[in-house]
Amino acid sequence: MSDKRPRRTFAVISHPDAGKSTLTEALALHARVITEAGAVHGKGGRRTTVSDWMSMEQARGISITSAALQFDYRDHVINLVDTPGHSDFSEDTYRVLSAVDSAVMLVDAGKGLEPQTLKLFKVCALRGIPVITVINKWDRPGLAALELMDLIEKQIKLRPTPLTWPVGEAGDFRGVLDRRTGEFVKYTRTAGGATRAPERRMPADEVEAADADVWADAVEEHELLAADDADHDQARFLAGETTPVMFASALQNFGVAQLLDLLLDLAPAPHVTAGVDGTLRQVDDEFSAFVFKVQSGMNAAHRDRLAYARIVSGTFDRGMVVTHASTGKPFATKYAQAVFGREVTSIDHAFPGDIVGFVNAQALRVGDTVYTGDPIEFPPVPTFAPEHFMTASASDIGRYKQFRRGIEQLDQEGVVQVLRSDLRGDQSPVLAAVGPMQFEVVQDRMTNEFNSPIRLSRLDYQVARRTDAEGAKALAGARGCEVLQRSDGTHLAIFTDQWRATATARDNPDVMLEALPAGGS
Ligand SMILES: Nc1nc2c(ncn2[C@@H]2O[C@H](COP(=O)(O)OP(=O)(O)OP(=O)(O)O)[C@@H](O)[C@H]2O)c(=O)[nH]1
Ligand SMILES: [Mg+2]
Repeated sequence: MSDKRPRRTFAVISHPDAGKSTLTEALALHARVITEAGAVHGKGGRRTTVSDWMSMEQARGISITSAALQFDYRDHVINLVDTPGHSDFSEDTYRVLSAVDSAVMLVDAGKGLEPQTLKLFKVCALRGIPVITVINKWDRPGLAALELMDLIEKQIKLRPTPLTWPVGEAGDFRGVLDRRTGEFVKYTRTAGGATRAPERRMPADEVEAADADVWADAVEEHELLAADDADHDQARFLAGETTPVMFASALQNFGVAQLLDLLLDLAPAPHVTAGVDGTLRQVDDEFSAFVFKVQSGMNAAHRDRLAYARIVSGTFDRGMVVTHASTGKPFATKYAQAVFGREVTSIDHAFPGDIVGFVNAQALRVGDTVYTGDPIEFPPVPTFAPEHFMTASASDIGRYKQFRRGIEQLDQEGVVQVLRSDLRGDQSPVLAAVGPMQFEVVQDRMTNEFNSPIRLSRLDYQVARRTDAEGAKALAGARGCEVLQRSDGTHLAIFTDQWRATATARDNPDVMLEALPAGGS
């Protein structure tokens, strides 16, 4: 069995609110997977998107967890992951970035480059992930296009190479100049942007009088760009020196078809991946994959737990027995599921670049590698230093069983880190988070999904360092410090503040106290 269709696997990333979920919806709409955007119409028109399926996401209008969508477009298979922008959930976003070949970065035309956007650009640069930039919300007043290009160049040190250029300033979006063909792509609004926006392509000499002024401006700026070495160069893009830029209004569905075509034309296909020890896995080698996310609660009707894996090499076949790299033991998979937001479909095969959900895979944890043939283990996915700590206990002691099950599940998903110690026992574990909104997610899901409301109470700690079993012994009873253990076995020493952490390290030079990567903002 082989599926020769090429894959494109990418994440949509940005500062909160730039329009990632709206764009994700628009991309699916254009690929004709869904026929109308915003399936549920609330007061303000479109309220929900396929990727924001969680009730808390719909209630707050923000993304809380990343969502995968697989769909066909032309002769390609697209694997897209919409990520949450809020820095409290950045651990999830970073994990997704370990599983994709490129990223679509959204910039809100009215706001320019925001802090989380800058941070994500850096992460992509460090990891060698090519970035396509989409200037979004061009239907609303915003910065000038050339000014935005300047900001990208100066603040990100990436050369922007626009592939389309807006016709009409921000707030007066008529269409774009396709810089590769010189044509005018003229857009027409549809009611609420709920359906695909019709677009008309025309050569420069057919531009109508009503658009002539703004067209002339666009042509002039396009020529300026060409003279300034701002034309696309595939090698420089893949090397992370340039970023192709497009202009869009995700809400109006403008620029979305061009983005899909661009992804097919320019975004990298799945390629060779290195294991922790430097061993290379080519896409046509034997099967290998790694888990970058665990999620449950997608279907209220039955208990579900999906381990999201990125296929790195070979073919996955239903029922395959693979090796679980962390234990070296055989692991019998059942079938895999293709995911579209909260909807899943069983599939018999999956191929490199695909993001699939493994069902009944309780043994699989975030970061785990599975393979057949020659052993391979992919690098661990990042975990961040928690900076917020709470103890959790069941509000209703009679629901302790539900409590334990819920906490265990949320721990496996990485919604928060769950820390334990003999001293504290199991009744009220410590929840550790990068940002406080993670606790709200725990509270909401414990109540609504696991039927066990919880009480949280704040602990006076702010800093975590990695230590080991000896460190745990040495630091027992130390002031302003406590050592707890994560479920993956890692010991964390947590401190009331930075000063205490530094002083403890100074007073205990033999104790391992290692800083963890900082998450959050
Ligand atoms: N005017 C206008 N509004 C937009 C556009 N795209 C998105 N929005 C609005 O911006 C708000 C945020 O959109 P989302 O798609 O939820 O943004 P997001 O980037 O997914 O946000 P997080 O996932 O929370 O980081 C919503 O109210 C959208 O309707 C656009 O092109 N134009
Ligand atoms: Mg979102």
